[in-house]
Amino acid sequence: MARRRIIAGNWKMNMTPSEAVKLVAELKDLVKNDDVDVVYCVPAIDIVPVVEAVKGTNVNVGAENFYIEDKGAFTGEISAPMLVDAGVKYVIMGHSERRDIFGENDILINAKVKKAFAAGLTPILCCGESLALRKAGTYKEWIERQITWDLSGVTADQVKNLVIAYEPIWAIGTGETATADQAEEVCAFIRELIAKLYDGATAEAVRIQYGGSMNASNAAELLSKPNIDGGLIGGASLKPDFGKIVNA
Ligand code: 3PY
Repeated sequence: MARRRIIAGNWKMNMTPSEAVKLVAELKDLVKNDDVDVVYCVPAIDIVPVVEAVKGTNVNVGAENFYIEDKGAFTGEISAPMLVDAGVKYVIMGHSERRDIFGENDILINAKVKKAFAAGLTPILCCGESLALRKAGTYKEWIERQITWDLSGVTADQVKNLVIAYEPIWAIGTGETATADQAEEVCAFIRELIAKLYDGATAEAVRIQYGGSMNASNAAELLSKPNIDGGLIGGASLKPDFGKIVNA
């Protein structure tokens, strides 16, 4: 069965609640497409107004982060049940900004994958190599290690519903994009890895996005590749260009 395309915006730490509601209205008609899952992953403070603003549209809302406990003394954190109750469907984890700036490691990311599934959220699990690893030629080993750790104890049925985002760190916020062939090489490698860790049916079902400076001018070529099922979009998700990517 053909995999359904998924285009998700990662708003990062941008958009006040009132700016967020304005952006949703501006993008409403531009992102209409019944053949694509469209997701806005937004800052925690924007979740409630954005869930309200997308009502009646084809857009789902995602979170950019959460903590693995349900409640308690975890100052500053939000939980999976809170996200679900607010109407969130997806949650990003393993983004290089959280790994590098906030020190999140694969043990925590693995716990987040399991917790998200248990709570009924779909994880968007990010992986990707630094420029040094790309230059050293060891990027596939690195990604294999990340994914193997992050999915430890996760079932095949869960992985069939997982979204994996391949985001080379050297292409994040730099304006550099992996070429479509470079992105396809790694996305195909990830699919083979899922076949090795699970089975062929799971590998066929899992959706793999490319992320890292995907924009309106490079999206069509990236999305034409057989193992790239969508995109996780940074800066371009905050502009009308996002509609062009959804419809690329
Ligand atoms: C980017 O495109 O910069 C991203 O980090 C998307 O997650």
